[in-house]
Amino acid sequence: MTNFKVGIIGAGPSGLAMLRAFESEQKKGNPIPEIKCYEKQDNWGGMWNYTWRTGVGKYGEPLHGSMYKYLWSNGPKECLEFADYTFTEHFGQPISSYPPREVLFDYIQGRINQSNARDYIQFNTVARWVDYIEDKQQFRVIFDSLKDNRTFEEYFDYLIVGTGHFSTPNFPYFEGIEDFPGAVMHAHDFRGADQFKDQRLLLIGSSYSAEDIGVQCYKHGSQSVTIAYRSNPIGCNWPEGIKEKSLVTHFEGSKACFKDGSSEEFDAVILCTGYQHKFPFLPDELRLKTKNRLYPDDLYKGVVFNHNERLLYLGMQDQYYTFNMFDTQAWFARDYMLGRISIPEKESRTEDIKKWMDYEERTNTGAEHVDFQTDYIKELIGLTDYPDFNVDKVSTMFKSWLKDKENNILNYRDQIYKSVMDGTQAIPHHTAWMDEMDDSLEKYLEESVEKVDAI
Ligand code: FAD
Ligand code: NA7
Repeated sequence: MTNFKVGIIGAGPSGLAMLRAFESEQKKGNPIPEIKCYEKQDNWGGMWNYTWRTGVGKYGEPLHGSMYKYLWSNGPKECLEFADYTFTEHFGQPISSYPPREVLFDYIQGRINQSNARDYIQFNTVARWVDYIEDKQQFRVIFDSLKDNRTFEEYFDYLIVGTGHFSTPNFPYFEGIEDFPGAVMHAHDFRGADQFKDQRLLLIGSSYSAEDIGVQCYKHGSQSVTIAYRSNPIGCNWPEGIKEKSLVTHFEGSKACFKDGSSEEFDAVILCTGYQHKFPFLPDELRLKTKNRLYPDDLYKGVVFNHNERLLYLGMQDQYYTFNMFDTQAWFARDYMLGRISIPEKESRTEDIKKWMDYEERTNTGAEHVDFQTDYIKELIGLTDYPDFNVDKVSTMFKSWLKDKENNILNYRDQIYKSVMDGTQAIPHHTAWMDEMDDSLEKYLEESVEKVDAI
């Protein structure tokens, strides 16, 4: 055991990646520090741990979950695959490239279930406040144990924040919306298309949430879907029944008025206007302040907080890469804490951060964003022993995914890709995504088995 103590806040994919990184070190017979992980929900998996609740959880905490029923992966699984635990290893058979949420949740759990990671995690425990005690060079963290309504504190030499950033809605106001007679909600509270069947739906925002909620509602029988954009339209080949319009200027009763001078009646409005990076447990001087971007300011190598090198953030970037990016960050964080990677003085770190942020500023298209994040991951992989994988091939897959979506937003999930980790070729799902209404793990795997047997 090395003689320092690490605290991890959050047991979503990022927090679990941190636990996995230490586990892989321990398996090599090397000493690891004392680790404690705290999770406010009653299970791990973060966003992938679906909840039917909205608003607050059972202990009255702001609810973390933003995922919904009938959510299928919005990118090829081959792009997020763990380099040290493949889909084939987990499922024992090839599956399609765009599995539903429950299947991905199962995959995440499969890797971590192989270890004693659960023993490190205290569930139903929320981080309330953090102080950095200068003379001790330690963080004092105050937690609430929600189940037994008890407050306690712990001290850590390093603190890892893995609390995600797609949970606290960005909730803008539109004039007159308070008098809109139908349902008004943020994407964070959307739990599935069922309640919007036969309705005329207005979505505000033009990114992943608007695209996916819009297509899901179309699939499950909404009468019409209108997506209002602020800066740029999504720009797919929309089928009849989905359209894009300029931004809403105001509402008059059930009528929305748009910037282009037109107006239209709606039954429901969903604000797909993104999320805030929110850390209510962190004081000003430790708090990451950023919007959703590929390279947040103040994070050296996207991980180490520039104003306190003992505070590390995981998964705070806007994401093309997800699970394997969190891994590369966690491996980097581990080796840094173990003293294998040394970091330069603040001035050089600031320069390095600026270099990456300037690079991000020069990117415009989706393909350029993918290249950016690919370069970032390559740099991190080069610094640790995280299993090397062909990131350029993953980048190519992302670019073809972007094209697939542009060509036909309704069938891009029917496309299949090949794993760069173990060469497994995905198989098509037995039913076209548009016709598949059952997103359960059982149905998904049962059908996959039939498909493999038939080959
Ligand atoms: P999260 O998954 O958000 O986990 C953070 C954890 O921290 C949570 O368990 C939370 O309860 C806990 N926590 C928060 N605050 C505290 C506190 N104060 N104390 C203790 N614990 C705390 N990614 C993909 O790769 N493919 C997809 O198809 C995809 N679809 C998405 C769809 C939606 C609607 C959303 C919102 C996200 C989607 N994502 C997708 C991105 C997703 O966020 C990441 O895959 C991943 O879940 C991020 O992991 P994380 O651990 O960083 O954060
Ligand atoms: P994103 O990707 O951060 O996008 C937020 C969208 O909301 C984006 O189109 C913004 O438009 C729009 N927005 C933000 N504020 C406003 C206002 N005031 N008016 C109109 N439109 C606004 O969030 P998502 O929820 O789509 O995706 C987050 C994650 O969830 C993602 O990783 C998915 O996997 C699921 P802009 O382009 O900035 O003008």
